[in-house]
Amino acid sequence: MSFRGRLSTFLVLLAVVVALAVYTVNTYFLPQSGVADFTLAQPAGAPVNLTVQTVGQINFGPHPTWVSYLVQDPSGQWLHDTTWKVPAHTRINVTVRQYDSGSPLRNQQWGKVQGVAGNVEILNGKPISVYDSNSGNGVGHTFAIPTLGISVPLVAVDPNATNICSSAPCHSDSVSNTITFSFMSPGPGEYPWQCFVPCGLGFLFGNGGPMSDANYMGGFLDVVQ
Ligand SMILES: [Cu+2]
Repeated sequence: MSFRGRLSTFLVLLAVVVALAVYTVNTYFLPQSGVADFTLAQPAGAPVNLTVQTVGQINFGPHPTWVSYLVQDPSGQWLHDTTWKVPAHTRINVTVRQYDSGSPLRNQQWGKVQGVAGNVEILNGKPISVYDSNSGNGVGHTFAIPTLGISVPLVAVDPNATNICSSAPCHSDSVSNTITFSFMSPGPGEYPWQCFVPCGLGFLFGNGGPMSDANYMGGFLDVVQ
């Protein structure tokens, strides 16, 4: 083969390798956007397992420094998407992996677990019904669906930990708290959910930016029949 022939073969192979690498990173390592649909392939009446994570810094997209929620779709892929489609009148078992640091709450009412099964959350294996955010590491975020009376404090991680996650999606090698709770989905409709901790650092009273833009600190529970 001539030098030019070998060179072009090499360049074609190189392009294929680069394309494969980009595809692999995009598909398997970066969170995707899209709707997290928990109604597909869901046996009727079976509980839905909804796994989300809260991160202090998303580190990609148009606002890389913003706090955010992410959700794991039924195939295990992390999505940067806060509209979650679930079936009506079904038990929703929520697992939150909370990777962010926090502070005392401005409103102590947000430290109370409300509107979920037993009015308890399981925090790293221990049931609690209220969290005193003036103790320990405080609270990073809350998960609330106001129209359903649901409010759950998401306890913060130690801000001095050496393995704080700085890039989403975060994994188990970073310090985190695991919070689980359950609730019954209501009848069909769009139910807004949001975090009530003013965690939009750098915005007026902490309530702008990620607190008021879609896909960061709020979204919709899209309940379908
Ligand atoms: Cu928040």
